[in-house]
Amino acid sequence: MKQFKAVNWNTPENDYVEMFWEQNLKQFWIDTEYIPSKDIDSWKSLSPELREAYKKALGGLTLLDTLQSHTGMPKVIDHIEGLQNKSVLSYMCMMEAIHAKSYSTIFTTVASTTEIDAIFEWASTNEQLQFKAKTIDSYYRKLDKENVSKEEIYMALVASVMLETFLFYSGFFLPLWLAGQGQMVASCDIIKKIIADESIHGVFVGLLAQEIFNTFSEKKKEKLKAELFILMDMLYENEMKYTDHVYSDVGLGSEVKEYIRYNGNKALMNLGFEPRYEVSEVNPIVLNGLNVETTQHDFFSKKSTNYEKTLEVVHLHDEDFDMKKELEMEI
Ligand code: MN3
Ligand code: MN3
Repeated sequence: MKQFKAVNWNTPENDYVEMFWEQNLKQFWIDTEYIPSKDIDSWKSLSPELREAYKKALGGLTLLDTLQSHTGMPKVIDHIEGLQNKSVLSYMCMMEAIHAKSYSTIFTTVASTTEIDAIFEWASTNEQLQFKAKTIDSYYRKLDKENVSKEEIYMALVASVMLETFLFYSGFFLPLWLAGQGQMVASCDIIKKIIADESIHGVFVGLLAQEIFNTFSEKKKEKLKAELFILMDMLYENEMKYTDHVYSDVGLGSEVKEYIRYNGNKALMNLGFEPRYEVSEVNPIVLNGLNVETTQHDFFSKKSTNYEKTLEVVHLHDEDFDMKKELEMEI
């Protein structure tokens, strides 16, 4: 008979879960604590093409966060070892619901109901966006059955990292790019909170994936790595088309594609692999939107206009995740 267990936090089940729990909690935020109405004038000043691209970018992000909240996290939670690890994933799942809702908070402020309905209709019919969702979902759905293999769990975690560290960034580009020029700054404060969350999600899920990967034979590792690259190539190709669709009217296509490759490499690093995309230079405005330091060690506070709580938050940087390497060595 199945024995049900209670999550016991008295003894940590590994040497990273408490740190991820704490960091997730410290980054907690709610969309309604932001004031995107500060952006109404800025919105009106944007060209119709930029407004259209912005709506599509956010519409696409909404779809991906909906998938991650309603399917990705719940399916994965069921198959991950460790009740504390499951708790961290549950918390992340709840934040995904906040992410998915927060784009609507921006939409509701700047766009009409007719425009908003049109963009949700676009999201549910756009070929490339639907392809992204369908592809990632197919890996999550493999966890639906009775006997799930370790390879299927591994590939579902890979799909999750692909979604969170790779596929989101074609959407994140535009709000960062605009805010870097003083446009739509209050809305971008929300986007930056989402990016900070995705950053730890990608690292945590990547770590869980690596733990499973390390238990495989060399032969199986090669097989799965090949499968991962095929998946990534397919997503990459689709992402290029998606970018053309969303950004060609505003002339940002090639810059967005560079940013996608940059984040594709990050996704690979989260999974413990070497970068495989050639990246020359990512638009510094977009990178600065993320990396500017202040005395508070809050890498998002440069343009922070309305969320005082963030000042207490210490966000993690790539360097902080060198612990991943240390952990790998211990294993
Ligand atoms: Mn999210
Ligand atoms: Mn996430």
